[in-house]
Amino acid sequence: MKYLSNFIVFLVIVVTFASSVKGKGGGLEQDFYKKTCPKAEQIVRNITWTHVANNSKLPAKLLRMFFHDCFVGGCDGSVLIDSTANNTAEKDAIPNKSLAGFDVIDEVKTALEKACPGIVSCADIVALAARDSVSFQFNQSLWEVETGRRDGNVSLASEALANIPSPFSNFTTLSQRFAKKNLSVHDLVVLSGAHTIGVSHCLFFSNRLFNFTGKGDADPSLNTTYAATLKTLCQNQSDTTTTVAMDPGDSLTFDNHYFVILKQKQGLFQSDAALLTDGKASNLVDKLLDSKNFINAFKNSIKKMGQIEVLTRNNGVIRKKCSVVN
Ligand code: HEM
Ligand SMILES: *[C@@H]1O[C@H](CO)[C@@H](O)[C@H](O)[C@H]1NC(C)=O
Ligand SMILES: *[C@@H]1O[C@H](CO)[C@@H](O)[C@H](O)[C@H]1NC(C)=O
Ligand SMILES: *[C@@H]1O[C@H](CO)[C@@H](O)[C@H](O)[C@H]1NC(C)=O
Ligand SMILES: *[C@@H]1O[C@H](CO)[C@@H](O)[C@H](O)[C@H]1NC(C)=O
Ligand SMILES: *[C@@H]1O[C@H](CO)[C@@H](O)[C@H](O)[C@H]1NC(C)=O
Ligand SMILES: *[C@@H]1O[C@H](CO)[C@@H](O)[C@H](O)[C@H]1NC(C)=O
Ligand SMILES: *[C@@H]1O[C@H](CO)[C@@H](O)[C@H](O)[C@H]1NC(C)=O
Ligand SMILES: *[C@@H]1O[C@H](CO)[C@@H](O)[C@H](O)[C@H]1NC(C)=O
Ligand SMILES: *[C@@H]1O[C@H](CO)[C@@H](O)[C@H](O)[C@H]1NC(C)=O
Ligand SMILES: *[C@@H]1O[C@H](CO)[C@@H](O)[C@H](O)[C@H]1NC(C)=O
Ligand SMILES: CC(=O)N[C@H]1CO[C@H](CO)[C@@H](O)[C@@H]1O
Repeated sequence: MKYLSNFIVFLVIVVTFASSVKGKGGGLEQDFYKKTCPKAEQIVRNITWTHVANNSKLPAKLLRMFFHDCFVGGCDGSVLIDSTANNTAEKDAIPNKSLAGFDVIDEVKTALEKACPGIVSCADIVALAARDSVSFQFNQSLWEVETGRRDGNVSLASEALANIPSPFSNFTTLSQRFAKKNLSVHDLVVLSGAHTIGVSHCLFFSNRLFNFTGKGDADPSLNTTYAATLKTLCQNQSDTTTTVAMDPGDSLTFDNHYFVILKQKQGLFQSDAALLTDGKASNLVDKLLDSKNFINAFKNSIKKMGQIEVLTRNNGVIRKKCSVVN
């Protein structure tokens, strides 16, 4: 009996140790806080929904925030850290233009620290708030979120530039950026569907409108009617202020419509259009024209995204305030 229980203790230690390595989402589980902070997920949802009810643009902000957090040094809440006198943080790198919703995360964190001090990570708040904000219009959770992430304390603008894919990328570069995060071409296509909500500044696509090939023309892979419309919206090549809906007419609804317009050559970025330049990716786009396929695929791919280089168990910390290291 004694040997058996010793053996079990030994097994538990081995298994715990083996799965505490970084990557692959080891240590994440559903409802991680059910014993330590049973109301955690309810609190996140309640506050997030209150804000989304007043600001329908927020889901796009929080979904993109989650993407940026995960792609830069793993899903560790580092996207929330403010720059200091001697460090320019991720949120101040150029690809972060228009990241927003930090106030919502801060409000959630304050409420959670009141309910269960030092328990819930900022990284998990970002993951939950992204899901909850997008789910608001459906009055139910669109996907499950694993929790148990802990917070990092490194946030570097240079890392953001090196890891966030550029909207000017071709298919090869995009798939390489995703592969570095253990995400497949399948994940790349499916997650690009997030561009069914939200807006973009003209500077990320206006090169496609004005003098694209040097003959005063637009990008031939862009729908000509749509290009003409975009030209009237964006004043000129260097318009850094105007924003345009990425899924025109439907930019507040989370659905598979991104793939419908993509097929009509109305993907806004070169990185969107690039998905049609690869046979495998393009076949998947066709499958995602079925909205049930899209939701199911998105659930799986965003779960994988949420596992990128996570800190769990004894790694990382629980930040007291999301915008500063402890
Ligand atoms: C495939 C590579 C990707 C590239 C090159 C890319 C690039 C961009 C760019 C340039 C913008 C416009 C930002 C602005 O002007 O404010 C944008 C917006 C957005 N992106 Fe992506 N993105 C990619 C993948 C993703 C993924 C994986 C997600 C989430 C799962 C995502 C979610 C969003 C959302 C929701 C917005 C709208 C933000 C808003 O309305 O403020 N993107 N993206
Ligand atoms: C949800 O938020 C509202 C308004 O902020 C508050 O009145 C209510 O008690 C909250 N409910 C829960 C379960 O936290
Ligand atoms: C609702 O949104 C408006 C503008 O977006 C803002 O001025 C106002 O403070 C918000 N109200 C609440 C309760 O958050
Ligand atoms: C960064 O600056 C703060 C003061 O703003 C200082 O306390 C800290 O030691 C500095 N850290 C490094 C690594 O230079
Ligand atoms: C939202 O869902 C809740 C619980 O499932 C339900 O009680 C409520 O009536 C729903 N609200 C709307 C507007 O459908
Ligand atoms: C894709 O872009 C990269 C980086 O700009 C470039 O080196 C590569 O040749 C391009 N690939 C194709 C197939 O155009
Ligand atoms: C990708 O998976 C490998 C093998 O499981 C792991 O060693 C690596 O840390 C993972 N990388 C990321 C970015 O998650
Ligand atoms: C278009 O590009 C070509 C080649 O780069 C350049 O010679 C020409 O001046 C440009 N035209 C305009 C209107 O900018
Ligand atoms: C481009 O358009 C923006 C926005 O309307 C304007 O502020 C800027 O002066 C324009 N720049 C040029 C070179 O025309
Ligand atoms: C361009 O978009 C329109 C809808 O606005 C669509 O009817 C047309 O088929 C598209 N053209 C191409 C080449 O996809
Ligand atoms: C950052 O976190 C590591 C552990 O994850 C810790 O050893 C280190 O002291 C922390 N640094 C700061 C500045 O908080
Ligand atoms: C929201 C935010 O932090 N935006 C920053 C993005 O990067 C530009 C250029 O580095 C900054 O000027 C913005 O303040």
